[in-house]
Amino acid sequence: MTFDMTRLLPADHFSHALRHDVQRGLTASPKRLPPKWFYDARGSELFEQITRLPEYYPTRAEREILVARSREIAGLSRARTLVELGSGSSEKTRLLLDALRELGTLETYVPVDVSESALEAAGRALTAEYPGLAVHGVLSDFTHGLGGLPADGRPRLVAFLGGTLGNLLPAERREFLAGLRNALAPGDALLLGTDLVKDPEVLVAAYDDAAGVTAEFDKNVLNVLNRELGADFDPAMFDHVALWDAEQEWIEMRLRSRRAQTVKIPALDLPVHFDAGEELRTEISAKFRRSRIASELEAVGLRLTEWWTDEAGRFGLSLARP
Ligand code: AVJ
Repeated sequence: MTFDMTRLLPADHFSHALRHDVQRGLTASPKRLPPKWFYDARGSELFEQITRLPEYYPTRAEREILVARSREIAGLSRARTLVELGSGSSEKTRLLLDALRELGTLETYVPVDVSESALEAAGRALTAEYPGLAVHGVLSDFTHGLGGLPADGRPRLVAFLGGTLGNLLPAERREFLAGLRNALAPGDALLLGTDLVKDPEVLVAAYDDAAGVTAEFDKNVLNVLNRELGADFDPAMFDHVALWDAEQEWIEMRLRSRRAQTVKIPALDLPVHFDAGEELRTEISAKFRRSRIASELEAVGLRLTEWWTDEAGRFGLSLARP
């Protein structure tokens, strides 16, 4: 039917936010960058490649759950509106869209993503594939502007899939979930996908694949800084590192400087020195247990009503209600 896109944030939001995050993160010790800056057009494409790697099981495990449970989820939610936070290619979403359409309740799909290219491509494809479905893309960081999501079309099912919640630090996660809780009305539901704690070897391999795609994805953030801020990072001067933090129960991705070097970031008038072997944290990807999900949801006033995993118990899908 129709596809349109809303920019929830001011036009210069992303360039301001990038400058702010880079200034803060690269002058901090240890150095860090938020993972959302991976996802320019190239980064989004690399992530799609990651989802097809033999070592990267989360996408397939979550898909297995959705294949088995989409009808049940549709029946429980009876959603008129499906909102998807961090929609990316909207690939797995088709399972939910199909089930909701079959049930006959679905009117509107609202994909929310930071990647304009991914949003455009998915929005256009879905509009063509699902005649009668209104698609309202929202270009936004999912941690912002949940209040700006459509308030009509209830009941709404808000899907946050792929394990992206794990990219937030615990304090950010709590704030995000509280904001989400606030945006939900009685009758709405949250569908949350979370990767689960498992053998560290399996986890590390998923973030350090043999073909080197994740390494390229990790280094892509340097290309983003070069293009957007005029920086002169040489990605070949950094090694990709993935490690399991057993205490925090999260995977960390880092870029390790191969030698002492000073990088210029003209847009910030900032020279950034790296010692030989110094690491820059580019992502955390927290892994969960059912009990922790239930308690973190409960802490913000959300009730875990259903819990599903794939056969192998690698990935969890939760349905929660305000
Ligand atoms: C898209 C955030 C779920 O954390 O597993 C994949 C991103 N990083 N490989 C994840 C990612 C490295 C992914 N999420």
